[in-house]
Amino acid sequence: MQAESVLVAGAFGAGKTTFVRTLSAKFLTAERELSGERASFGERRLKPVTTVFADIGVIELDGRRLVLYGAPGQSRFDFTIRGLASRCRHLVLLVDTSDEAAVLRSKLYFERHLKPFFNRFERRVVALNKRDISKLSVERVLELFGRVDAPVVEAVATDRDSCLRVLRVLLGTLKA
Ligand SMILES: Nc1nc2c(ncn2[C@@H]2O[C@H](COP(=O)(O)OP(=O)(O)OP(=O)(O)O)[C@@H](O)[C@H]2O)c(=O)[nH]1
Ligand SMILES: [Mg+2]
Repeated sequence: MQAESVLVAGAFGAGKTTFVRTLSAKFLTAERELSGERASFGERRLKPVTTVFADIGVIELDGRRLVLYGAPGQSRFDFTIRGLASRCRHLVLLVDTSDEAAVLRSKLYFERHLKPFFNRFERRVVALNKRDISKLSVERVLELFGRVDAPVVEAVATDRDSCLRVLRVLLGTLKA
């Protein structure tokens, strides 16, 4: 079975590692403590660990094998996203919807790192993540984030069924 590569991208703390870990039968991560002078104050305040290269997970779904690459979100690893984007066939873009500031951070990340490559991916999906803790309506999230040329699906990265739904919308086997 030939594997298809999927880039899981999104701003710092959007839930990329959680998404890849929740889905994967085999999972590898490169998370490190977010300490030291190379992390910004804002980043350290948000969470204690971060991905330093990429998370890698493998899942078999509906007769296909997918290799998921979770990108790092911290600004000092910005250079890795371009390399990962050029190697991956499909894209899952996670938008952190926990509050308005998180959506705006996700928008900045998208515009800076993915917009230039967006149409290069064969299949794309925008997953509005952290819906279990968000008070924002989907309409409000899209108003803040802007419209993108991809199906949009709500998600909770800690919930496996929710993550599977995202992948099926990505692959076109389920309607958004
Ligand atoms: N409530 C809730 N928490 C979530 C969800 N997805 C992720 N989280 C939490 O959000 C925090 C950040 O998640 P990570 O998976 O580490 O985010 P990341 O995008 O890999 O972060 P970086 O690699 O540092 O950019 C963790 O505490 C997760 O448990 C979700 O859908 N709902
Ligand atoms: Mg991570």
